[in-house]
Amino acid sequence: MKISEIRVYQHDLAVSDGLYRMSISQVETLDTTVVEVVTDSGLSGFGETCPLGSAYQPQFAAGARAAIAEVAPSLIGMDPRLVGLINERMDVTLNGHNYAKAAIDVACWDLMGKATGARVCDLLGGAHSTEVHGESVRSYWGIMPATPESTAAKAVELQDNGYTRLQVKTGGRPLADDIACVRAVAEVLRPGVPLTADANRGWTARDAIEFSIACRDIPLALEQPCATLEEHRQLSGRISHPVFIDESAVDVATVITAITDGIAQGFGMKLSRVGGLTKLRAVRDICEAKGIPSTIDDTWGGDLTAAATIHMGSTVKPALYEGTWISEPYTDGGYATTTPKIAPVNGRIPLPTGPGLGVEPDLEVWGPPAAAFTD
Ligand code: 0XW
Ligand code: MG
Repeated sequence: MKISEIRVYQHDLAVSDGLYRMSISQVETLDTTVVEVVTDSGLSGFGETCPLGSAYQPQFAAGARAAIAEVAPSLIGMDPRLVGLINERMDVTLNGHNYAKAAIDVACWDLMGKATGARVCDLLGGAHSTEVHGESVRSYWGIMPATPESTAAKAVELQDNGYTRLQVKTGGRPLADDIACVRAVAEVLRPGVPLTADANRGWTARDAIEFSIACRDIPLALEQPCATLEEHRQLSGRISHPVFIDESAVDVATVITAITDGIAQGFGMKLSRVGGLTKLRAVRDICEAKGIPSTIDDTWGGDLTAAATIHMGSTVKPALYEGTWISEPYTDGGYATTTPKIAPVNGRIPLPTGPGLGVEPDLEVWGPPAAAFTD
């Protein structure tokens, strides 16, 4: 099987309530990029990359398409099933830009599944047995910054609807407001429901230390409180809560540093940030070897991104798996005809039945390719 063409589609995803807000960035529409890797066998594989606007991380949508244009021609004629070689070729052709390479890598995994009749989760080692819930993974919800009363009310509603993990967005306002909000949520939190306070880089190290002291009695994790890994390094020994690194976990090497230097006790892991399923598989295995928990998410994206993250999430050792956030509940419209729809049901997301990612995109929704690469 050889890659004969790579097509790139652009599609806008609208936020259902009009706005998704975090401490220092917000988005209304998400510009997503879908890659179709076409082969001489007649099979096509699909992958997607969708930055969370242009200010969440250094990644941005036009950058993804420019980087794909840089690497795509070098892959024509290669066997897409040999994902190690595909990743090596992308890395020697273009330094960095993991988020663009991720879409191509995921499309190759989709092809590997379609070519063998296997689901991506089976190719990744197999979905952990879920006797109680069937083949599904735990999802979680990020509650946007609001008043303590409405945040607590949302936390109750989500738990009533089956969610067993909650994230509260903090930062971008007085620290006292964040403390009041997290205290209000802690009051209504049911036993066994983990909580994270995600400042999305919005706190200084001093804020994080003050918050942790003020909330010392509340079991929770601080997710990406500060802007850089170096700022997080200062928190070691000065706070009473574990730190989950999200935006700063930029690649496999940084994940290793964050663990071995005692900076991260967990991760909010993003598929596109580390470069796709091949690199995320390495992160998963390193975290398992070191006993580090993580979520398996992506920044945003549609059905393809959601499928890739839940396939990987299902293969994480259950004791270390914190769940998978997908954008479906926050986004208007999808582009897949697959049934059942990839969406949380009672706080869990059923695994697609495959093969590959198990997503059948409706190509009409995207319109003609924005770019195509052949020999
Ligand atoms: C809650 N998320 C997983 C959704 C958005 O991508 C932001 C992200 C996070 O944890 O930062
Ligand atoms: Mg986060």
